[in-house]
Amino acid sequence: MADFEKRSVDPASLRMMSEAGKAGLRTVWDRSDEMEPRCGFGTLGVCCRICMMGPCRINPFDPENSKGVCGADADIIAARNLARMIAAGSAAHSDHGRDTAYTLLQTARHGGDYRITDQVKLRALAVELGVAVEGRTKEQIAADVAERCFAEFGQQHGELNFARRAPKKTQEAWRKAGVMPRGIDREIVEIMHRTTMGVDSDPENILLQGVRAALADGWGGSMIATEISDVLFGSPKPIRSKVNLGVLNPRTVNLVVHGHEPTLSDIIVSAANDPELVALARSKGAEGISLAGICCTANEILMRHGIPIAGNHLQQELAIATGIVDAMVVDVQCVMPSLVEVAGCFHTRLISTSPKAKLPGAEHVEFTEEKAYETAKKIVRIAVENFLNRSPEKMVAPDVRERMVAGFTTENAFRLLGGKYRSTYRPLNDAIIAGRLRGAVGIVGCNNPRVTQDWAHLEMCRELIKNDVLVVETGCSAIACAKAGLLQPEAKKYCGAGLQEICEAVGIPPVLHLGSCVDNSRILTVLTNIVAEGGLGDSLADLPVAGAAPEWMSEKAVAIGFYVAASGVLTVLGLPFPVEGAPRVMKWLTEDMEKRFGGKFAFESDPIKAAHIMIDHIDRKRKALGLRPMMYPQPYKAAAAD
Ligand code: NFS
Ligand code: SF4
Repeated sequence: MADFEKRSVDPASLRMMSEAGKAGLRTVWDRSDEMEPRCGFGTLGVCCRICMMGPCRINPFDPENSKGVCGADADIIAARNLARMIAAGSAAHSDHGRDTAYTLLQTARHGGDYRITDQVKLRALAVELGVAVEGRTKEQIAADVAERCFAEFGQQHGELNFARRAPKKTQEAWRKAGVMPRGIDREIVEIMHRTTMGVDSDPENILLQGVRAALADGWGGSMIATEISDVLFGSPKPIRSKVNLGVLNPRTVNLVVHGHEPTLSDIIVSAANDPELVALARSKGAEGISLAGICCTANEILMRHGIPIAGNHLQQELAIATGIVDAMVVDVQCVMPSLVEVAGCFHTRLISTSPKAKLPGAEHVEFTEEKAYETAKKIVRIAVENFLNRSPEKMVAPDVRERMVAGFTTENAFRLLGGKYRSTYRPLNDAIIAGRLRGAVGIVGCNNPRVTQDWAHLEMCRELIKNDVLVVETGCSAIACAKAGLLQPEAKKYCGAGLQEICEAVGIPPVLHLGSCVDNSRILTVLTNIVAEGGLGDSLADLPVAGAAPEWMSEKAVAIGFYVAASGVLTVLGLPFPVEGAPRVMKWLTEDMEKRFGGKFAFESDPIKAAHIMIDHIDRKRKALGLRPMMYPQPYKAAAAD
């Protein structure tokens, strides 16, 4: 019998795990257990399948004398594999950005079911990208903005426009290291070229290209995704909602959206409110139609419409196992193939929508921008029609949900700190300078069955806010903390005195939800604004901040980690990159990288220790800036050394 307590700290997940177990259902945790012992070569990053002279593996007990058939050593192999993870992660985020730009272009040229919602942001973007605005319609401006963004993908030389948003000194560090990204697609392709058999054999050179592609994600593809989503679907504003499996309502039709791109989920929000479909739902005896999300597409419609979240990554199977999900609609990324099998045990209709992501055994309703609303209605109708097919004996919805506040952005989050009428980061900088706030940490990333679900996110987050560190979050980390009640103003009770004062004065939670994983680009622009505000150094590397992904699993998280670290921010990961068998690569990531970029990686599986690595780092940055000691007595005393 599996030890459930080791699997999750979330009561809703624990309840559903036990129900799933009783029903003989296999979940991600069961398969993870069956995977033990995991392959040692893969874990250490010393297996290579790049050409068919192999596959090759390095003897971890004698790495010096062990080589692949071509002569590649552990460092070459691990660096190539890691760079390919970055390429895949950057490709995923950036392709999402490209699709968003396509939707904007279609909307500008042909109208259709989407609107250009945030015209203020559109104009600001246009000015930044050198698009003429005077005397032009919003459609004309939007078409040019979309084309400019498209051009960032195919550009062959020069520099990405948004990379020039970074502080000058940060840009200089990138140019000096030769990693200023030229074009988004180009950097990804170049990783694939350099890491194919017999090309780049210099681990550092390979990793630098990894950095370049990652920067093209964070300051390119992901940033485009965020900016254009705000233009199309509206810039988020602080908004209340609810989270966890208990948002699924036994008395309504339940439609769950899962995946990543707001082009699909946002239009489904409209379709779920369509009077015709609501009436149809009532005619079936349902009280209405409830929409809820899983993973980042959930964050997208939470941020902009307050749609509740059913759960984070590891809850996708459990949501279906409640027996009350009438349809789950997915697009791309983080969608487990196992959903087909789970849905097959219930009445749930599983619907794939992207030509890029089909699930044999699920039904495919292809989603196109041109017929967005029609398709969305079709999908909602499938859910409604399925309501009466539930099996009452299989309905086990856990009554567990929590309140939360989301919807913070670069533009609104810290203006709030300035009070209603001041749009400035000054009060935030002053709070750090005065020692009321120690600094800030971004906790991001996934769940992973190799870590007790949500546990590392929560432990780390509580430890940081207790020590007067403001936390910003995205992705599945934000969902984890929301489920534990940390994304509401009342969570100030967990904070140190300084952070508590700020939360009270402004009425914000100590943990701010900035959106989906592509919205990690918001963290980059927030940090850039803090530097621009003045008094805290002149590059991102000077700031008393850090980043963490305590339960990461996705290649996208590797890309994020790289662009955050290469932007100058210490990044602490709960699971190491698969490079432990490669000493030079390990050293480069955890030491050498800092000399070039000011940021580097640390790997620490204990979330409290990881929090203190970041707190110590923040204190060192504070000291280097000559800032005052912290204003209030701190629960944590910095190590006497250094
Ligand atoms: Ni991010 Fe968002 Fe979650 Fe991880 Fe997947 S949903 S894009 S990759 S699992 S945080
Ligand atoms: Fe082996 Fe070299 Fe081919 Fe990799 S590239 S599989 S190490 S021969």
